[in-house]
Formats: sequence, structure tokens, C-alpha cells
Amino acid sequence: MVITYELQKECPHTGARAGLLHTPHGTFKTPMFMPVGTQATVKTMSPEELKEMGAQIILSNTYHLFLRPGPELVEEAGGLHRFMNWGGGILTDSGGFQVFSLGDLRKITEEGVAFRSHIDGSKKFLSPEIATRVQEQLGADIAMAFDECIPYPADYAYADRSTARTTRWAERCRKAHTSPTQGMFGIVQGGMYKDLRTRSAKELVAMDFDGYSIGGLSVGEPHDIMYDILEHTTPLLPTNKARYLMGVGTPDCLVEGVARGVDMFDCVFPTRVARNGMAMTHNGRVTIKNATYAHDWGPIEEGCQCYACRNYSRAYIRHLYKAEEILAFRLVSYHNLYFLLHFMRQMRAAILEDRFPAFRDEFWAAYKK
Ligand code: PRF
Ligand code: ZN
Repeated sequence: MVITYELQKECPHTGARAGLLHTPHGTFKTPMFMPVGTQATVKTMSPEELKEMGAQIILSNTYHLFLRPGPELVEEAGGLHRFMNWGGGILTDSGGFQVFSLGDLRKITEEGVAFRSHIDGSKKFLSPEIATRVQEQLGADIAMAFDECIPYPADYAYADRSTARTTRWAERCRKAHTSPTQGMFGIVQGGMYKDLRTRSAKELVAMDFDGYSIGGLSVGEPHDIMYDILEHTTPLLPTNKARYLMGVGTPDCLVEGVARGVDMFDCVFPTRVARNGMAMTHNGRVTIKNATYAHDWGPIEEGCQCYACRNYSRAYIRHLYKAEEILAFRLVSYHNLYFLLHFMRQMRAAILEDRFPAFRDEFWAAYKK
């Protein structure tokens, strides 16, 4: 097995756990946040900067790289790590989620999904076998099974049929996956229905994946429903494998996810909102473009040790936004990613030192949504 999870410590009061994820590109500390590099780049950040801020594994997307530049080109470069000059871990999402967000441009059959490229409108096809092959060509440390992310809301009959198909697709991915240097995670679906989540988790666990993702959450449902489904699902997964909650990356959901036994998260949120002038802090969001900050000579967040906060004022960064300067995006992206990576390190320390419940309470006392 190329991907293994080592449990170091469990919180006695919640489901939170601290562990180590062993991969071909190093051993990484969990719980962890994975910055998103959709097109083989974390928008506006160099790999050197990612390393400096403490990123361990980054996520990239099969869908986007399949369409452009194509898996053959990445293979010619010697794989994704070499192509983008990133020596840390890489996880690729299977394309399932991205294809399903295309709406009218796609058609699902048992074989796979036919769709039109968002780049040039040409006809494309992804299936469990193709998504697996493409991910082997990209050469990430961890590949994802090809799934369907059920939209919210969805009726029971649809969720039932879709979940059963995702399970059959997972089986085909497992069979097609032969790389000795890459692990593969199965993705639990089931919509907001607990019995479907149970069935999905049990059937995937029987296939013995290297880790398990929880998909189909954070798709527009209220937070309490997401927490409830999560609380139902994580205990169904083996304790000796990593658990990954896909597409979740706001501080409140990270704390509550960790409290329910999740080890890994990813989200475009920190880099996407940075480009809209929004900074993340322990007290909630700061809209740095606001006139309130025109003469504010303090850092984005008092006490933050990131490169942006050590060197630049809110007033300067606000000016950069107003002038539409690229450095504004870079500085706030740096801060937001650092903030989340640091936040995960704080949670890990709290778990290891037996004070996670107090950390969670202090977080909620300071955080404004
Ligand atoms: N499936 C896959 N990728 C995902 C999701 C999913 O359900 C989600 C849902 N939040 C984000 N990314 N393959
Ligand atoms: Zn900062």
C-alpha cells in the first residue's frame, strides 16, 4: 500500500483525531487543509510560497487537466509533480464533480458521462476507466474514484439510483487502478439520506480503498444537516484509513468536520474570495476593499505571522485592490491560505495536547459568520 494512515491520538470527548498520512512524496500531518490548484497551479502562488506557508498536499483536477493541456503532455513532463515543480503531495479529484456541474452540457449513462468541453465546445467522454487512466498519467499520490455528486435537494428515488451507480463506478475504478505508486480513495455519496450513506459507506469499505472521501456535502444544504450526515457517516469508516471531506474550507466547517473525525479537507474558498478582496481571520471575514481600512496601518490580522501580515498594511493592500494591482490578489491569497494551514496546525496541537473541546469553544466565541 502506497498510502497509509497512522492514527496518533483521538480526542476522548469528540471524534477529532491527529494522525500521519504516509505518501510517496512524504509524511503529512493531519488534520490537514489542501490548497486547490485546479489547473496545476494554486492561483497566484508559486510552489516555493506554498512550501513556505506550510502546505503539505495540494489538490488538482482531472477534468481541467484532461481538457487542457491533456494527460499526455503532463506524462511527457514526467508527471504533475515535475510539470508544476511541486515536491510535496498531490491529490487529484476524479472529474466527477466538475462534469456534473456542467448542467445541460452533459449526459450520464451507466458507461460514463458525455459532455462538451467548456473551453472549445468539443465532445468529450469520461468514465470510471478513463478517469482512472488519466489520473495515473497525471501521477498524483492520491487519485479519487469517479463518482456523481448528487445535487441538493434531490428526491429519494434519484439519490438511491445515483448512489448505487457511484458504487458500481467505484468498483470499476478499483479494478482499473493498477499504479504501484498511487493510492486511490473511494467517495461516499448518498445525498442527505442516512440509509443511503450507510449503504454507500459499507459497500465502499468492502472494496478496501486506501482512504475514504465524503462527497455530496456542502452542496447548498444547511450546516446542521451537513454536520448530522457527517456525524452519521464517519463512524462507518475504518479508523485505520484517512477520511476526506470534499470541498469544505471555511473555519466553522473545518472545526466541526474535525470534531466529527475528518482528517483532510480542500476548498477553493480561501483563494477565490481573496481575489474578491476578502480576507479570512479568527474573528470572521474582513473586506479589505472597504473604506474603513483606507488609513489602517495594521496587518490583515493582528498577530498573524504570514508574509503578507509581517510586511504590509491593510491601507496598502486596499490601495492595491482599488488600483487593480495583481499583488493584492497574491498577498490576500497568501494570508488566507496561511490562515487555514495555521488553523489546522492549531487544531492538531489541541488534539495532541488533549484540549480540542476548549479550542472549539474558544473558536466559536471569537468567530462571527
Ligand atoms: N465528489 C467529487 N469531488 C467533489 C465533491 C464530490 O461530491 C464535492 C462535494 N462537496 C466537492 N468536490 N469527486
Ligand atoms: Zn496574515
